[in-house]
Amino acid sequence: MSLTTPGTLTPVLTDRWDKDAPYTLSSYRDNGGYQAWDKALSMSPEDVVAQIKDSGLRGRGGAGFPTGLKWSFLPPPDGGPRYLVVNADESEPGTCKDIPLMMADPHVLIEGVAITSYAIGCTHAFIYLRGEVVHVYRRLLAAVREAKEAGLLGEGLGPRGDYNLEVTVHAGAGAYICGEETALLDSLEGLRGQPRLKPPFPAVAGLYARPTVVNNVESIASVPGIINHGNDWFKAMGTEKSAGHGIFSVSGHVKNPGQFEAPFGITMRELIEMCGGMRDGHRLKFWTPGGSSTPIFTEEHLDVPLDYEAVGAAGSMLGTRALQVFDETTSVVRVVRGWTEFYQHESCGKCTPCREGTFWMRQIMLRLEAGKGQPGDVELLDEIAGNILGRSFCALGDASASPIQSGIKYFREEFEAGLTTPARELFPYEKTAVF
Ligand code: L3W
Ligand code: SF4
Repeated sequence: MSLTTPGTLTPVLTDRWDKDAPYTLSSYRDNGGYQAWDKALSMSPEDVVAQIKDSGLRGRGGAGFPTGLKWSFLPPPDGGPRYLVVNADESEPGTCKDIPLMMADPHVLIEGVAITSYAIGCTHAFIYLRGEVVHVYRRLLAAVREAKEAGLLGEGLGPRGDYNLEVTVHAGAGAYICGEETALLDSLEGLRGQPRLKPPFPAVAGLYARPTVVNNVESIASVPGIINHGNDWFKAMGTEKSAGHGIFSVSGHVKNPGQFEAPFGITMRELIEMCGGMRDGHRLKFWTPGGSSTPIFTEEHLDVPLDYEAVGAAGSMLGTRALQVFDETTSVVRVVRGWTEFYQHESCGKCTPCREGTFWMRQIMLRLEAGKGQPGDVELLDEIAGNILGRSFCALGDASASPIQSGIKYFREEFEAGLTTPARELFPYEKTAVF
């Protein structure tokens, strides 16, 4: 099968996952690991930045911002420190790509960290991880130690022995908001994790107010492949503006959920086929293209190419490629209520529309789910969501409004039914359960 045709898998980052102990340095090296690091050290830092910029790699954390462009925003060196911070705080509902990647293949991330740090002139890089995933924390610590003992990190690196790199793995305390890059930086500095006003962007004033690149795990892990195989190889996958391969996490009412690495531009119809189809006897009702933070899609969107542009044009966002699939047994009201509770719980409370709005949306959603909605509730819910959207301090506020507004758009009758009928009567739990 071709590596580049949409509809086929492109095992690049997932290629080593089924090898024997793929997380060890010896296995990684046996499969070509750390060759890109050697190659990068023979290039000038500027050339590495230029190559990643030209490759078309876009941030894999949700926003799709061009990675090389972000690196090039750092001001010229002034003798002070500059940092790389890897955002490994994966917590977007439905997203399950960075954690399996770090468990199976931590060295590809560490190699990417080394190359990126060298490119941007950083000598101390941080990997900020969700505190709950202790197994991933231990795996990363072990991999960093192995790389250091092998002389791949530490002091006296490069052909001239004049490059030093320390890598710190930091476990956060487990808050969704700490996936927002500036809240993450505050948390890393030991403060309460709350978003900072932007600008200045982290590229100008980030960790300890120094120039900082914040990139997602999958973005950084994609760097060694690009350095090894070149930009033509990378651009041959995906679409013109969304180049390369990406890990799509498919969950929910499909036969075989999991991670599928494919070129950008693959469709949901093709991914569901790769999952073996919907569970027997059921049909698709709705799905999320990029986690619960992105407006939901329905059957009519099955053939939308999963790239940033096409998903945006169809009214949603590709986000983290967290494809959650729900069949006709599912109550939209129940699912949206669950997401709304999540956002209300995770709201950091800094700004009023999100802090108060998520509370009131949750109250109304609970009423509707219980079949105790009041006349005008659906309109009120839509209005509160509309007032949060675009008026919040960070993307979490917008995210909380997305499932509500899109849920009402596509399934208004189910929300209206919540004025008289409990969701459990219309959609009994036992029929919804996957397991
Ligand atoms: C320098 C400029 N840098 C932008 C940088 C900026 C950041 C990146 C993207 O949200 C999305 C969100 C969630 N000079 C710059 C500049 N930058 N202009 O580019 O920035 P932005 O503001 O577009 O996005 P963001 O705040 O990073 C991320 C969506 O992802 N999402 C959530 C994901 C959740 C996780 C998680 O749980 N860990 O990843 C899912 O869809 O809604 O839209 O680096 O500094 N002029
Ligand atoms: Fe905090 Fe929500 Fe405001 Fe973001 S939108 S700063 S999470 S209160």
